[in-house]
Amino acid sequence: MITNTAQETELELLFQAKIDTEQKIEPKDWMPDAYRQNLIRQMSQHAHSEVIGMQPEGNWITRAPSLRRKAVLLSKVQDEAGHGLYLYSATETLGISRAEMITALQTGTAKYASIFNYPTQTWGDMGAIGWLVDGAAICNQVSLQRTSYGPYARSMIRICKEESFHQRQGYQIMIELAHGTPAQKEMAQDSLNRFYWPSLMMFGPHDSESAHLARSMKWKIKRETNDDLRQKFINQTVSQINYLGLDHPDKALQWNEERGHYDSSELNWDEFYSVINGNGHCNRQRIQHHVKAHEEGAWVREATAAYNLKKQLKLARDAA
Ligand code: FAQ
Repeated sequence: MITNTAQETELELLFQAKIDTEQKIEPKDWMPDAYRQNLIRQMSQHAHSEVIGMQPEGNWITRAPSLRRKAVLLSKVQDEAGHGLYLYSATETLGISRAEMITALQTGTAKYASIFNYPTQTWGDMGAIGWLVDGAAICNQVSLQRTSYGPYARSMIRICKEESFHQRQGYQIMIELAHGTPAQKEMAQDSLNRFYWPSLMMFGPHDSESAHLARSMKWKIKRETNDDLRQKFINQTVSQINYLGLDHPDKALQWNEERGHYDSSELNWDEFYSVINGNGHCNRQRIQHHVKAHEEGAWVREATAAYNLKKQLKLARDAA
């Protein structure tokens, strides 16, 4: 007689074999509950990051220095909303509702990227966010295009295309400021100094401290480790800073011939954990703003639900 446990073991072996041979896992496929839960955690946090990430830049839409800059920033922020929507939809295929995800965000059960708890103080911060924050996001998301869960991988392909444009527009703001008046150059340097370190923290804790890394790599949810992706980003940013003619914020940065990488300073992990545990500059403000916007949008959700019900009723009556 085959027991439940033996059947589960066989299912798990078949599941892992599928992953090992680079086949995608689709919503209707069998998957271990821990795989499903880990994906819900990472994907919903990713979606929340896109949506909460609209706030720091949204803060500057009314103060953009020209009509063109305003239009570009507005469209970038709208793109982030779209990314949140693709990701929420992809996460819903795992059996969790949008409402449950929003509750988890608003009650602090689910996280969002630490970077969005830093304030945006100057126009230069719009440049630094596009260049560094979107740049770090792309670095990670390019590898997530090959993640094992089909809907997540497919959403990443489209998101990466848009993030590349975001990165370019941010870097272009930095080029103009860095090659502008001394005051503009100073603004660019200040934004770089403030956003460089939190951007490196976007990749998460060191591999040795990462709670989910081992299983996520085995299941190919993650394709590269936190430290490897961070190193890639550090390396690629050096020539970008040089081109801008700005000073690198990391005074200890040094090329290591043997490793073929730059060695860099240790990050302030106390700050990282403080921010992800709710004590950054803007954590409370970000969630309060989200709650307010969500409550103000209740009538839209109610109207949509009522419209859908009416449509279903008509379809049912027509079919009867
Ligand atoms: N911030 O075991 P690990 C964007 C948490 S998109 C906050 O290493 P994991 C676009 C982690 O959740 C940016 N929390 O975790 C944009 C876990 O806590 P938990 C978002 C963090 O998941 C641009 C704990 O620490 N991108 O910016 C952070 O294996 C401009 C232990 O860590 C993604 O979400 C952090 N930085 O690796 C929008 C990409 N790091 O869940 C607007 C997808 C770690 O147990 C404007 N996500 N934690 O409570 C990932 O690749 C992974 O989730 C990592 C973390 C790499 C972020």
